[in-house]
Parts: sequence; structure tokens; C-alpha cells
Amino acid sequence: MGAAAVGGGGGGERRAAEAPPAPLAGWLAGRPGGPLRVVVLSGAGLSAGSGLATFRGADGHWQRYRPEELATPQAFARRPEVVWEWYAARFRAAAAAEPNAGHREIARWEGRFTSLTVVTQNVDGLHQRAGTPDPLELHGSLVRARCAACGERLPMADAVARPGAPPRCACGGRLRPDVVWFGEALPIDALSRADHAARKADLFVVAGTSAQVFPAAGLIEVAARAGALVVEVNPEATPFSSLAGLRLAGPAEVELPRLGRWIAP
Ligand code: BV8
Ligand code: ZN
Repeated sequence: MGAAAVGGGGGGERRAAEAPPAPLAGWLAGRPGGPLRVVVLSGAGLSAGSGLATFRGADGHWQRYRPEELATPQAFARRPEVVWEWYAARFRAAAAAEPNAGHREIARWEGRFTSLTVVTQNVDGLHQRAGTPDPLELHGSLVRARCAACGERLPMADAVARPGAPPRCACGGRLRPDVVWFGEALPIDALSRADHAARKADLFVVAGTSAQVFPAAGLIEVAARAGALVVEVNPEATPFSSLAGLRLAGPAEVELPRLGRWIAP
């Protein structure tokens, strides 16, 4: 399916009666009052508007560090202090950040559709702080730490307040962020619920992800093959842009509220 690209909504948010772009208008017209199962897949770009660095952008984390240097179990085994300090700094940045208009718009969609499933690769907890009650966190959460030995979980805020880099669990094991590193399995329950929702989706909104990390990115194809209208919200094109029926080529904090005026007025 060819994507219709609709660029930068800057300032457009004040035009109350802006008509939806053709692919969305036709799609909405074909579903008067029908079931609308909506899935949102979010990535680091959604939190860029909250001041948090993305991974692969010009100022992204991976410009300074290679993923395998920091986001793998091997890196933690080799350089636990460096890895811990990197995540502790990211935790502090996330805790100091506020959800933006993109997170808030997704939270506003709760209860507006037959179903809404929010699937995120983000570990920053901003969806929940914006009011989304139960996002499926495919890559875990930076808001929690867990013991690498016994699996005990605790709030990251408590872990970073303890001495040591990394601090130790009562069992003697090292504490680590409760995130999913490269080569580690995703939480099976969250992944299977996300996969199920993608297969059933009528509308699949992909916001702020470069769609390069799997299996999360594969959900876009699952939804498109199952017949969902894919809407991609991202200033840059991605490897999955060709599956999008509609591209909103601007920042999520502008484009998601714009999309919301069409699908959940
Ligand atoms: C696994 C940890 C198996 C937490 C992260 C298939 C093909 C090829 C490779 C694989 C494959 N399947 C699996 C793999 C291997 C690997 C993988 O995907 N490799 C890729 C890189 C080739 N996957 C794994 O290892 C996964 N595990 O498969 O396990 C298994 C099974 C059983 C038993 C054992 C093992 C685990 C993947 C988890 C990786 N964890 N990090 C952390 O530190 O945060 S990945 C990292 O990338 C982040 O966590 C993030 O969540 C994820 C995705 O990044 P994005 O969110 O997309 O961010 P990015 O910077 O890339 O892009 C930002 C985008 O935003 C850009 O497009 C930009 O244009 C846009 N943007 C910017 N500003 C805005 C904006 N958009 C909107 N608005 C704005 N304002
Ligand atoms: Zn322990």
C-alpha cells in the first residue's frame, strides 16, 4: 500500500475543522459506528518531545555508544559499573521528564474505541504517568530494578539510592535495570498480547520508532497483513513506511493530537 504523506502539522493544531487526509477519511467513512480496535506502537521518538534522547538519531545514545557496549548481558558482566551508571543516569532523566502532548493524547483515547492496546518499546514510564493504565512494555521498565541472581524486583528509585554501582541485592547478587537487553527474551505475556492485538487491529498507529528492533518492529507487518490501516507518525521514513496507508511526517507531540481530532473527536 502506498503511503500518503502528510507533512508537519506545526500550527495546524488550531484548525479545528481540518479534514482528515484521504486514506483516513475513506477508511473512517467505511466504518460508521463499527468496531474500532486500535493499537499504538511507540518508540523513543514519542519521548523526544519530553527531552529524552532517542537511540539512533543524530543526538541518540548509539551515536556515542554501541548497543553491544551497554545494552547486553555480556556488557553488564564485563563492565557492570559503566552499564549501571548509564542506566542510573537515564533513570534520573526519565524521572525528571514530563509526559508530552503525544503521551497525553494516547491516554485520552482510553475508552474511546472498542479496544485500545498501547504497546511500547520505551522503558521510561511516561505512558503510565500520562494516564495510560497498562501499556505493554515489550522492553521492560527502567522504573524497576531487579536482582540479576534471584530475580527480586524493587523500584529503581530505591536501587539508585543504595551504595554501589551496581548496588547489591540482599542475596548478594547484582542489581540491574529491569529492561530487556539485546539477546534476551521479551516478556512472553506482553509480547503475545501485543501480537494478538496486532492481528485484530483495525487501526495500527506507529509513533516515534525507527522500527529496527525485533520482534517489536515485526508487529507492524503482522497488523498490515491482517488488514489494519497503518498510520506512521515520524518525521523520518522507516523500513516499514511502505506499509503505512498514512504517514504523518512530523513530531508525535503535534501529530498524535492531530490524528486524535480525526479518530476520537
Ligand atoms: C530477542 C534496552 C530472542 C533497554 C533495547 C530479526 C531480524 C534481525 C535481528 C533480530 C530479529 N529478531 C531479533 C533480532 C535481534 C535483536 C534485534 O532486533 N536486532 C536488531 C537491532 C537488528 N533483538 C533482540 O535481541 C531482542 N531479543 O530477539 O530475543 C530470544 C528468544 C528466546 C530466548 C532468548 C532470546 C531484544 C530487543 C530489545 C533491545 N533492547 N534496549 C534500553 O536500554 O532502553 S533496544 C532500544 O531500541 C531501545 O530500547 C528502544 O526501545 C528500541 C527501539 O528503538 P526506537 O524506540 O525505535 O528508537 P530509535 O532511536 O531507533 O528511533 C527513534 C525514532 O523516533 C526515529 O525514527 C526518529 O525519526 C523518530 N523521532 C524523533 N523525534 C521524534 C520522532 N518521532 C516522532 N516524534 C518525534 N518528536
Ligand atoms: Zn537477589
